[in-house]
Amino acid sequence: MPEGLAIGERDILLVVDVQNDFCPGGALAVPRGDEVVPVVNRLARRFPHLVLTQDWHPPGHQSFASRHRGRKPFETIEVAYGPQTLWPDHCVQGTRGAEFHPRLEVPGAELVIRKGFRAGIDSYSTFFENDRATPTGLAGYLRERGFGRVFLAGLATDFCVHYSALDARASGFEAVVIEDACRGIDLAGSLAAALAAMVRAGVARTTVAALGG
Ligand code: VGL
Ligand code: ZN
Repeated sequence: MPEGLAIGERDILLVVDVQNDFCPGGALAVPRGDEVVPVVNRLARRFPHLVLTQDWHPPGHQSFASRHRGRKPFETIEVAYGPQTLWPDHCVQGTRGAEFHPRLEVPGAELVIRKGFRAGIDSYSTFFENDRATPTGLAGYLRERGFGRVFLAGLATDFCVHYSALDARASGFEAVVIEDACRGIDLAGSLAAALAAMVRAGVARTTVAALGG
């Protein structure tokens, strides 16, 4: 393993949105999204500290196409804070779709950050909502606990993983995406664009094998 990637006490694994609705059979299924489950379970045993994120929308959330007359999922509209992709209703608070995948085994997770719970703002990033101004509190939590580097795994590579990695950098943390522990949605080239944007932002890329997992 490259020396710089040795996992230590300043590192945290951020497990992004490994929820039923993002897995095959779910409302916003990421192709092969469930494949990350055993990978994350293995990785989780290698990290001393872990945080989970959970997409957690109220019914009728602004990001749902069903809220907008004449609109279909995966179209983009303009809202107060800029462009917003519209999604099928997904990860509604308290529903089975919003629960973590039943085979996800991360008993050592120390925090669950819920996001997207404000009816009028979506939140891809685990640090800031899509208005780029409303913080989730994660940066403060990580800083207070002395973490310096955020490793990312989960769903989806090109949305919540991508924006969380960029905001980790913007918030002063190192960020490392574990590429084979993520799966993407890939809308109109969004996966390649996300990987390029992460590299430009100084996000490092690694694999499970390189971490000895
Ligand atoms: C996500 C779209 C909508 C994600 C969440 O977890 O990547 N994508 N809500
Ligand atoms: Zn969502």
